[in-house]
Amino acid sequence: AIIETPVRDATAEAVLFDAIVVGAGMSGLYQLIRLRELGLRALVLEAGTGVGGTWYWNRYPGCRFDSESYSYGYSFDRELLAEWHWSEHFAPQPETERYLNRVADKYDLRRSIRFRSRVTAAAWDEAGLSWTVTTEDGGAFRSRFLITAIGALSSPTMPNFPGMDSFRGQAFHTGLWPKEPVDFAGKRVAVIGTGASGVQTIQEVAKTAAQLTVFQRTPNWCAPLHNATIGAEEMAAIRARYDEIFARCEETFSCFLHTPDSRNTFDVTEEERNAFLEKLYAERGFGIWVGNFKDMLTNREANRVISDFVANKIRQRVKDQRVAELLIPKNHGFGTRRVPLETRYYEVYNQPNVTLVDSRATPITRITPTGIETSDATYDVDIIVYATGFDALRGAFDRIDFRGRDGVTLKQVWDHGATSLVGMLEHGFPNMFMLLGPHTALGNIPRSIEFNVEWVSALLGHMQANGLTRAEAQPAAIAAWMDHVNEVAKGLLSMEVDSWMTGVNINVAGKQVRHVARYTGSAPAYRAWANGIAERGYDGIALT
Ligand code: N01
Repeated sequence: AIIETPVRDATAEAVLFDAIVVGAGMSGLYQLIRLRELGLRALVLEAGTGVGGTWYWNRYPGCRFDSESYSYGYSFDRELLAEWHWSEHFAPQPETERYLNRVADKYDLRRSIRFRSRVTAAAWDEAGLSWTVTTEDGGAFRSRFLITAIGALSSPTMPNFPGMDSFRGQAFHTGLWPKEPVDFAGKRVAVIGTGASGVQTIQEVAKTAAQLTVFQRTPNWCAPLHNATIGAEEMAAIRARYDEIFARCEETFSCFLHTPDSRNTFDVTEEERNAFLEKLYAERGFGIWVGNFKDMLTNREANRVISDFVANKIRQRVKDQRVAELLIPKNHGFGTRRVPLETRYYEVYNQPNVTLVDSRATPITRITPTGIETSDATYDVDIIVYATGFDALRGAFDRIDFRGRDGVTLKQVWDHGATSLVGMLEHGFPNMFMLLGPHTALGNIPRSIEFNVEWVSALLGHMQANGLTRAEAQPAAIAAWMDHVNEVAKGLLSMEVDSWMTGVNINVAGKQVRHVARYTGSAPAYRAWANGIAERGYDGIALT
């Protein structure tokens, strides 16, 4: 890629940019557009060879949106909204990757992006009021501002089974999928993991594999996606409603088109309740999870009602009741972990070529050159798919050596848990802004991305207009925000369950203890807090 300026000058002194953005995914691309509008000289450092972030790396079979396509795209560009035709209500990964490439082309973004540049370290220089950012290939770049656009689910993790390197077949992690298509036809395939990635992979691979063996440690509660194609006429109608769609996303709890029902589970008769649950189960998208009775995720009895309802659906859809029981979660209630959306996922287990292995009862003990060994059997396979997830939230930060003021590392500061001001700033790390840092609102992520990019850009604009060069979050403001983060998590049933949402990853040392790892309040509450800071003249941020 050609970038605007040479990467190093002759004296090996790194070139000074106004801003460096780490990552060319959805947030990095939009941030670059805004930085250019501010007239700032920006460089984006991207580990991959193309743009797209999540939609660049996750090209596993069946990968697609769980948010409605038209609620997911950027909202800031009316021309692009008028031009783009989403082919399905939940678009597949290749289409989203094409979409983000279209954005990169339209705004001529690639000239500011240095690809194949995995950032390994970033250090603050107080005297020079600048960050020095280094990449795996030895590149060094300097900038006044550092903006991380490194994602919340972007650091893939592998299990630590003995013998993994000895496997002679093909092995892939869903989040590091190769660009060349992988052919499953006639192959014996193993999928390890049954989160959202595993579920999407399994239902696709089952179509062509000779034999598919699924290794499930913890079943998840899945619900039907009800995807459908979008014709020209329907797309025109969607385009006409874009204002309404984005206004809706702005007011809902997690920026989805769905939001909790205003009623509690036991406010209605059993008959009304069942009718409502049936309606949600038959509806497109996340309605059953985020559009359900408002006490479903806090009231144990209410949660039992919806869990029993979905369990019965699984029993109806899976023929072998022994398999059905294995697929029904027993250690957590519906919605207390991320609900994977599925298309005939449960029916896959009725196919003669698919076997479910309970890898909690009979754990995987070893990978051999020819397959997988468990405590009671051996499975010979040609392909192993690791759908084993990510070192989520702070994981992408942990693999970069961030050094702030006085050489203090971010790891040290976050030793007892990550802290932040609205997920975007940290004390001791001046001029560093985290677009999807811990404690930002997640949900339908592009909506949060647009807000965060605009918030950071407004702060940069404010600094520019007032001749300010340094911004640092103050401890009292961080403490107040973290009190709020901890407060809103109280009483949530999800806090009683191990998952990436509670900061647990069985494959990463030191990440076994559940804690408030993310912001669980509403997106409107998050925005109100962040906007309040800006409206009070960046109260809680020392600006000089
Ligand atoms: O990862 P996960 P994911 N031995 O952590 C199992 C987003 N996403 O990539 O639960 C055996 O959910 C692990 O078992 P357990 C979405 O937010 C979005 O699927 O730890 N098994 C689990 O089953 C999602 O929540 C979309 O017992 C092991 C699985 O691997 C997030 O990304 C699509 C194991 C990991 O599940 C992460 O989803 C895909 C081991 N050592 C993802 N280690 C869409 O929007 C792990 N597992 C469409």
